[in-house]
Formats: sequence, C-alpha cells, structure tokens
Amino acid sequence: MTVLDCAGRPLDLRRPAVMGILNITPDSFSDGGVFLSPDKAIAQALRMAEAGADIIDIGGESTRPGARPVSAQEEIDRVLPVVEALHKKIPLPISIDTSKPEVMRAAVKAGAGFINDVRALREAGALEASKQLGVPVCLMHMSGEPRTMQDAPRYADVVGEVRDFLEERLGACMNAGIPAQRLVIDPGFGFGKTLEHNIELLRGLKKLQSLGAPVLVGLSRKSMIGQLLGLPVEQRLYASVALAVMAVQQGACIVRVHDVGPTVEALRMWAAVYPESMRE
Ligand code: PT1
Repeated sequence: MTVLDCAGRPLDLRRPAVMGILNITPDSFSDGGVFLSPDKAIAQALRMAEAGADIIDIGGESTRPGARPVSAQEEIDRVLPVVEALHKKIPLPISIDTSKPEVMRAAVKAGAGFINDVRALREAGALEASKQLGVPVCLMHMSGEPRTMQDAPRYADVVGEVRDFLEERLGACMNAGIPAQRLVIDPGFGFGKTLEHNIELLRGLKKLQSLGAPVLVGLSRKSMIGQLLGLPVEQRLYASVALAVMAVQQGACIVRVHDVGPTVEALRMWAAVYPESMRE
C-alpha cells in the first residue's frame, strides 16, 4: 500500500499525497465553468503540478449536492482531450472522477492511471471495467444520489455505517477479482451528510484504517465550512487547509483539494514533524 502503481506512474503514500481537483463542468460548486475549455483546464493542471500536486483528478460530471446527471458521451467529450494532453505534458498520475464504465475505459486508454468513483463501482459494468483496466480505484461512500442526497440524511451511527458500507464495497471488489492493493477508500464528506455527520466522520476517521486500505478525503471548500464560518466558497482556503491537516493527522493518505500550493506547504510541515517512522 505504500506506493500505488497508477498505470506505470507511482503515487507514493509514505507521505501525505495531494490530489489536485480539475473540474471540467459548467456547474461544479466552487469553479463550475471556469476550466470548461481544454486550454484553460490544461493550464490549471500545469499550475497545480508546479505547486506540488501528486496526482490530478479530472471530472466531467458535477456530484455536488443538487447536481444533475450527464450522459457518458457528454462526460467523455469534456474530459478526454484534457486527459490525453495532460498525460503527454506532465509525468504525474492522472485520476478520472467518474462512475461510468464507458468513461473509465476511454480515460484509462487515454492515459489515466487512477479511477475515483463517488458511487464505489455500483453502476452496472463499473466493477468489471475497473477490474479489466487494472488501475487503482477509490471507493467513496455516498448515501443516495447527488440530486437528492442532502434531503434529510439520517444515520444511527454515521462512522459505523460508512465503515460497514466501505467494507462491503471492498469485499465486492475483491470478489470480482480486483486485488486489495489496488483499493482506496473515502468516507465521502458532504455526500448525504449533515454538518454534524461530517464532523463525527472526521473525528472518527481513524476507525476506517482497520479496513486496511489507504484513506482519501475531500473536504476542500465544502459547505461544512460555509455552515460553520458563514463564508462563501471563494473564502474557504484557510479552513480547507486546516481540515486537510486534521484529516492527515487522523490517518488520511490522500487529500483532494482545489488549493494545491497552500495544502502542499501545510502538509510538508506536518511530514517534517511526523516522519514515516513516527506514524502508527
Ligand atoms: C470527495 C469528492 C469527490 N467530492 C472523492 N471524490 C466531490 N473521492 C467530487 C458541499 O457540501 O469528497 N471524494 N468528487 C465534490 N462533491 C461535493 C460534495 C462538493 C459536497 C461540495 C459539497 O459543499
């Protein structure tokens, strides 16, 4: 689990890894429409690589609360030119943020080396596609679907239920023939969770470590910050960096963020204080 092989490109998890977010969507919550043209998206990815990103996560469908689904073809049309160009331009692993097997296949063929699936390979054909593609996969917990997931989410024990779900998905993947070393898990902050649920999940994040898979988290600019601080998305940088450090302290191996430079600086300080030998 220390170094993931992302289609020949290493992702070193012996220190915290930063995944830079690249949304190629007209409607993402914090940067919708900003990087819609391939040239703008590529320029943004190069800036993130320069700022120290370890992997770039490319998405063509917004999954923020309330978002509408898009077709596989639409998603492919948005992301493919960017995956292809970036694979040639930068040596970093490229992640594809999708739930659709057609998009997974097209993106990996074009050079992507990591699949980030907020639906944890539950769509028809996704398990089989990702087994065949042979790249690492992130399985995320989501309660419901983006359009309606924030309509009164309920749990008796959010940490336990998220853990049980991820355990079930890890089992389904292994039964389908995906090697355990290829799997990453994510509690899915903001996906069918209230502010209190998100806080409980962060506080209890270490409980996911017993599942044996590296933990990825996405907290960057999310509404839990808006709810606590009353700040709009463009003013959530400091809180996002703080949450990234807290998540790493609680065992997260990969943090998915918009603001790569500030997060890399904070996590380099964390890694200096807690070298590999000092982590449990
Ligand atoms: C995430 C994630 C993701 N988040 C992974 N992939 C998003 N693995 C997209 C809000 O409350 O956490 N992990 N891909 C973005 N989704 C959201 C959800 C954006 C909630 C905003 C909110 O503001």
